[in-house]
Amino acid sequence: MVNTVRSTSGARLVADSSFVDETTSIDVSSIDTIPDYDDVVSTMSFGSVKPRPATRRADRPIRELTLPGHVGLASLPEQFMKSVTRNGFVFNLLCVGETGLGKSTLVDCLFNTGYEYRPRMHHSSAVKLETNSYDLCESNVHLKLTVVSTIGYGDQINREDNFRPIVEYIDAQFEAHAREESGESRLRAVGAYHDARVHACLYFLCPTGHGLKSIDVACMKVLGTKCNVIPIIAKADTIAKKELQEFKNRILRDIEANELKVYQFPTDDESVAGINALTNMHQPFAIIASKDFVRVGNRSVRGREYPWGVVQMENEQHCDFVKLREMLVRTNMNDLCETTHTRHYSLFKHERFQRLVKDIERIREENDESNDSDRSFASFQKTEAGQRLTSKISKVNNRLKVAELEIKRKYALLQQGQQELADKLSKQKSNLIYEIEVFHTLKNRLAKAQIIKEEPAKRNKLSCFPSTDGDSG
Ligand SMILES: Nc1nc2c(ncn2[C@@H]2O[C@H](COP(=O)(O)OP(=O)(O)OP(=O)(O)O)[C@@H](O)[C@H]2O)c(=O)[nH]1
Ligand SMILES: [Mg+2]
Repeated sequence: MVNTVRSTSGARLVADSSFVDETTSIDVSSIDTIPDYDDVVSTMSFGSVKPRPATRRADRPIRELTLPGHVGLASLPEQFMKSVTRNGFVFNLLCVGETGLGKSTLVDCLFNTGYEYRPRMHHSSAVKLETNSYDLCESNVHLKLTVVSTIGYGDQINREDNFRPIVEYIDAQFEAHAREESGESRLRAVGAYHDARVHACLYFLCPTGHGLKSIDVACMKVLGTKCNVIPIIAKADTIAKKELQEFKNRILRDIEANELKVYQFPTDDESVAGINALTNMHQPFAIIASKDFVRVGNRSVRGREYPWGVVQMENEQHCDFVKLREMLVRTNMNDLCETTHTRHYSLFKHERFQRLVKDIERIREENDESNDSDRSFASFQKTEAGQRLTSKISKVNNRLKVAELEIKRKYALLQQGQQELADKLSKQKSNLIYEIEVFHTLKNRLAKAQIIKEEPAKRNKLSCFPSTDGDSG
């Protein structure tokens, strides 16, 4: 996670979230209990340096010293601001809602992304997720915004498992972060890591006026334990003003009756407690969104034009869009990121750890079982039947050994016979070579002797003829 300033108890430096190591253990068995920030920090290890346990700090309070002169501590917030501004911020928003409820239009209005989205049809056989990332910059502050939207949510006949791909996505991002923290994955080291944990989930409710549908209850139940769920009533311009309040009350009753966890804007920071408490009372927000601008008087405003008038998105009399933007972006974005880390991610890590412990126990049990079978065979060997079996086995073993020796002996004999045959053949071969050589020598000698014999006869034959040069006369 990008460095953050905690907003609840005054400005506080919070290091990069990678400081949390695998041994972090926080009691999050009930998600009602948000662990106290100091408790969380006291259970974390910072590399090899372990922070003091909370009890020790209570016993020995830290001494407060007034510095006699200027040492430069006052510039720490400035340094921190510079660092976080340079690195930029990350915010990941998940939009869950049925097809065509206005998810893309609302995100476009909230962040002015100007994204060209195409409407989806209702034919999707399964729920999928679409991710879009934007680099936003306002007054030199950079925000890497990732918007994840559901595709085909609520479009199947059987919607029982509609929430599963969403939960799998959230868990996958937690898992990736845990792997990065533990050093299993080293993307951060090469600057390629992006913290994609879901910081807020806008859950789009159909403007039926009848309360929550069963798909909403099933999905919000699971999502509430995984991320900060903010339910919103989509297309609120389709509900009359009087009916809207009644609809909100019904939704709140359903949330309570089904024990759904929805995000409450924090009221423990004095600077925002008032506004957050007031806005909490307006939940679930009734939203009207539009990508079009209409003229109202001499102003151009985002809104929807109808034959009977214009609904303005930024008019608080018309809808809660301004309240949502105020709460989500201007006031509580940092708290959403922190809650994700300290509550939901910690819970994920706790469950991951429990799973690991269970796996280790299972492996140990399996190991014990194999040891048990060894032990029970040893005790069987002591019985009469066991002894009979053992003597039979040893007899068979002896017979096998004798047979093995016999085979080895025969093999050695065979090898010896082969060797003798090879020797004999090689002797015969060399004898034959010798005889051939003798034959050739004799043949040559004979040929030479014949030539010598024929030579005088030839010469005599030649001397019988008269000389051609006249000497003979
Ligand atoms: N009446 C009314 N219509 C809206 C509102 N918000 C969006 N729409 C319209 O609803 C239609 C669908 O809007 P989208 O933003 O594409 O909805 P979506 O949920 O992203 O749709 P998919 O991505 O296809 O699931 C568009 O015609 C919008 O103009 C609203 O608040 N009121
Ligand atoms: Mg869309």
